[in-house]
Amino acid sequence: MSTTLLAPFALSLDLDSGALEPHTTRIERRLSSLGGAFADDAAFAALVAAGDPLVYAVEQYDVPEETGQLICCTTVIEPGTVGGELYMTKGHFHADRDTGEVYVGLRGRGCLLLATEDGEHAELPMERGTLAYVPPRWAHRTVNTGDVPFAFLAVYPGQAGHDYGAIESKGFPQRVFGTSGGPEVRT
Ligand code: PAN
Ligand code: ZN
Repeated sequence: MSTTLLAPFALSLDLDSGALEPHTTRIERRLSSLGGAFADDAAFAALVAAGDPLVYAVEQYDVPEETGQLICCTTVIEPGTVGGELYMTKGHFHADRDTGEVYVGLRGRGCLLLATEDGEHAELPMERGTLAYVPPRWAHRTVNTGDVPFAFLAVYPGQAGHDYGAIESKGFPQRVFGTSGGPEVRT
């Protein structure tokens, strides 16, 4: 099968906010869509009941999800905590485990959590200008470790796909908490 011949395009990426214009998809993840992700179930339920805050949004200009294409999108994670645990993305493996990804930090501060199926793990601090490489076979999740929205650009192969199931059932080996001394990664 040959790759779809697309017309070239250029988008406007706001390097200060992460806004991508135009975009064809915007996914907003409110806290209720992150059930089981945070350790403190009572704090989670209370925050959902109190208004179900927005945790993060992803903006993307869609291209076909096929080999050879590159998907470009931005993620903006709000600042906040659930029982002291910092706001984060759901986290996933790529369904096609043989695909990596590049993240570029734009705004705020974050931590990229990585884990393999064998339980190896790594943590990469990110800020504006950080280029982080997610190698194939590593699950990845980002955490906002600062006081303002944490924004980053992601570029990954069109055929990658997202496998959320393994993370929903097993979680990551690391959790990141906000403390008076700053963010603390606990394993
Ligand atoms: C990113 C993520 C994005 C949202 O574009 O999809 O940050 O995180 P979740 O997909 O875990 O909710 C990426 O890694 N794409 O492959
Ligand atoms: Zn990914």
